Amino acid sequence: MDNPGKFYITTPIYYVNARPHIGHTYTTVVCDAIARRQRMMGVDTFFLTGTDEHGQKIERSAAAAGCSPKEFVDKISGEFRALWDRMKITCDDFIRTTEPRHMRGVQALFTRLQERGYIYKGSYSGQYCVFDELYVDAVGPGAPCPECGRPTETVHEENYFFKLSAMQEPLLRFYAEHPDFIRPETRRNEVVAFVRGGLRDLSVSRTSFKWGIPVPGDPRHVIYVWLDALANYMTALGYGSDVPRDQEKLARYWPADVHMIGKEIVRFHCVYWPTFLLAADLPLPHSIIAHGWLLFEESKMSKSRGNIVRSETILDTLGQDALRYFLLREIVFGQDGSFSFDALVQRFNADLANDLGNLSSRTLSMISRYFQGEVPYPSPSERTPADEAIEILAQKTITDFQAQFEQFQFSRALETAWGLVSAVNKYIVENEPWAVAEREDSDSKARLATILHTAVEALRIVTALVHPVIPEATARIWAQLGLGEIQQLNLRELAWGQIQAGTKLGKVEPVFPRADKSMIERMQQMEHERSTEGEKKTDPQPAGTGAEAGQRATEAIAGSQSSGAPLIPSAGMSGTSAGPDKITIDDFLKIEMRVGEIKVAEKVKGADKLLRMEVDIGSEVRQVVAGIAKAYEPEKLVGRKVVIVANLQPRKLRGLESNGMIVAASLDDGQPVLAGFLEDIPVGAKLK
Ligand code: ME8
Repeated sequence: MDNPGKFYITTPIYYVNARPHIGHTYTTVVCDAIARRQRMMGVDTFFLTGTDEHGQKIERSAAAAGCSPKEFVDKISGEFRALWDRMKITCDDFIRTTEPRHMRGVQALFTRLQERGYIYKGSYSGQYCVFDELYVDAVGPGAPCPECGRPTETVHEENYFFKLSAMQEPLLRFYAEHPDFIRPETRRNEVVAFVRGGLRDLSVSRTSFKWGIPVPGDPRHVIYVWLDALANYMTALGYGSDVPRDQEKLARYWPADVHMIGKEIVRFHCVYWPTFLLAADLPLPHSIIAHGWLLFEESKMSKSRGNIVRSETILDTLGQDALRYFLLREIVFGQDGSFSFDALVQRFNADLANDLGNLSSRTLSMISRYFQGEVPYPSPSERTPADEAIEILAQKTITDFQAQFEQFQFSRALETAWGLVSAVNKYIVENEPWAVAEREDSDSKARLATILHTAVEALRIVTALVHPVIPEATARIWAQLGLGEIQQLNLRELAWGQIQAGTKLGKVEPVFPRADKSMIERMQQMEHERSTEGEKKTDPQPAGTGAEAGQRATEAIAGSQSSGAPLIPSAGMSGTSAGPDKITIDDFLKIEMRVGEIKVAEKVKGADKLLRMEVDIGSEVRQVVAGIAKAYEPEKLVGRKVVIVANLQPRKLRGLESNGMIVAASLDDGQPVLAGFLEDIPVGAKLK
């Protein structure tokens, strides 16, 4: 039975193939703000985050980094955890899918699905996208993944299957009965259309790699990484454990109230997860909320695109409140939104340093100066329509802010709160308390008290409302207001007129020091240093391939022409002088790149990174030795078309002649990814 008095919220568990960036911070901060607000409303709240540590993608990343999967996942998971600790994220638990409590729970869920007749053994032959860990309905080797566009890999395996096809009707019925299950509406419509299009049974085990949770009783198979990962939302509470304390926790918090996710993982959460639960006869979560993407330099911020910004850069400069406020205020929740250092600094200065910072410091310092640091008594006889207007606006702000926040309209809610901040700042300017203070008569004294009482009460209300979003600064303002610990406040009871006259203020200090323009450059510089340092750290393994192993692939090619220049020449460059850091089109044309097909691939004895391959390049079959053994299994490479630099001087590696180089991208974590083509292309074709 659902416990109506509680609130359980989750973030996705993040992959540990890359370090955290502000895209991950975005989801985590949104959930943290929601969880903090729920707790301030007196609700029994549980907030879960964690890391997703199994699967082929992680296994390959670890191999590329030259360490064991366990060492690799411990390190990156630790970085996520350390970041959330530093940001004082108030998660109640941090689950790792490599923990025994999780592995046990996933096996229990698998067994339950088997016992209920929803899992059977069959064989899968088709395409798989390792990046998305997704089975794809595409045809032909290398066919592009419909989600990310990367070439898929062909998989022929004996697998366990989940009867997803049997779940189509129950799932559609569930959606119809629970209109708020998927939000926003656009996502819901997409999902419903997808399910109406028909569901095929889902392969839920793999045999071709080891880094996963073994299928109970058949350890040749590991459980499909998404079945493993999704179960975290229950295993973290104790699903699969027979300890009474765990069972109580599960009963207390499950089903989840909100699974917060980015829009790219809607299908897994809105189709697979509810069907697993329906099949297992377990309660389904109340809602899945999909937000948009944080864009940087106009595309989705992601490690594989290399366009990330790390939270640490902002924490080291402007602090966590600046980042939190920016993410919730600037990005319209549900839509994609851009991040830029300029916009961050602008928001910080305008809204925090100027508007809220000024309201706080001028109100509190005037109370210190004119009333010896005690909140003054307002005088009913000195009350004007302007004071009344602030009171009415403050009450409306409380109602509107709460409703908007509840509807996940964070940006609008903050706009509402800042409407009150601006109105009070304007009220102060128009009522000139500093001029009133010059006058000695008792009416003026009473008027001054009324103005400052009105201002300080409005400040208290804004501070309380926005505390879940900017916890540090508001806790300091609260202490300066002389109100003690802000966490003690019950937000449900927040109303105008609660500040007690006579309250002694704390030490008044500015809360938001203004950021000057040089801050932008500083942050950009820090980010640049972090990313180059990150590359050095996460690239212990040579990512280049072939004879040039040890260099990044693209650099290796350019390097053969004695230049570190980019490969793409600009139009009209031919024949012109290209300058010291550019090559001419003629230089570029000296590199002979051809399409080759791998005919033979095998490990090189005594060299765990090297593969020996025989590659057909149309005119001949070449022997190539490449440093890709940790990322690619030799038997899977046979038949694959690759790009080969055909006119490199041969060189010897481990006594074997390597006659050419295979082109690969090198991801920031050091993993090589072979270049390929989406279209079928004849062997020997020349690239130019
Ligand atoms: O998908 N903008 O993990 P992941 C906004 N392990 N949010 C972003 C973002 C961006 N540019 N980049 C990342 C996985 N995120 C799976 C989840 S859950 C059972 C398994 C956030 O490391 C956003 O929440 O790729 C997105 O859904 C999530 O990080 C993806 O994290």
